[in-house]
Amino acid sequence: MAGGTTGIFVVLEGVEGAGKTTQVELLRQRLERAGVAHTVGREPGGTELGEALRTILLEFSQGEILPESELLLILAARAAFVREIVGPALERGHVVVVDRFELSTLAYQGFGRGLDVEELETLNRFATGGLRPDLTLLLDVPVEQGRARQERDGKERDRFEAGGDPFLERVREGYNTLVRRREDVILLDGTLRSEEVHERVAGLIGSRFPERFPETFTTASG
Ligand code: Z5A
Repeated sequence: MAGGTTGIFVVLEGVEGAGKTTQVELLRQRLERAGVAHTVGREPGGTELGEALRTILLEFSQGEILPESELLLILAARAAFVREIVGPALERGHVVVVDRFELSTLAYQGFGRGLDVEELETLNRFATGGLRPDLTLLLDVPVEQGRARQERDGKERDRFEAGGDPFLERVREGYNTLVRRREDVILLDGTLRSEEVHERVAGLIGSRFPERFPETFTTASG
């Protein structure tokens, strides 16, 4: 259990347009229907400071943000998010569901921007105080498919997406390398229909932590 607390900490990961936000919302609705106490959040963000830093990270256009500066802004947001939101919710016994966490840093700042992954793991530990997700679900979709979904929505490219396809391909490759190294990360096919991905997400969580969920949680449509 994360950090010796009683809650469960679940993270959704993947490249842009993989379906993380959709799955966090479907899961939130299902937890609500099942009467399971829960908290949802996103990174970077989730606190006043985090949301302000998110705006800088996604939209800053008055010059370059160096990879090292980008990393430290993300970690500053994470330090607040863990201490103000995630930690207290886990202590209250909540199921905490978060859109992106430390794996994003390894994939984007490590594999994408070229910072040293081992060093990032050390800095991540500093930012989180050692709190780790109980389970991370990686939604895998080809970069061009994620992009096509966003274009369909009319979503403008942010500062990360402006890095272009070679950057995002390195990120996707990085995720797929990390999933082979980490037993707490499970790969899911994000190209399936949203409802099907959701059933798999709920099934995995329900079977991983059976003591925390009523039987109705894992049965079809919760
Ligand atoms: N970042 C970082 O570099 N390092 C870090 O440590 C952290 C973050 C924590 C935050 O963006 C940025 O911060 C991110 C990395 C960086 N880079 N970027 N860009 P974000 O997470 O807020 O933005 P995003 O990844 O671009 O999110 P997104 O566009 O919202 O993608 P998504 O959440 O994965 O997808 P979605 O919103 O659920 O779905 C997108 C569309 O596809 C929407 O129309 C859905 O209805 C549709 N969709 C969803 N699922 C499906 C399926 N299964 N089939 C068909 N269509 C679907």
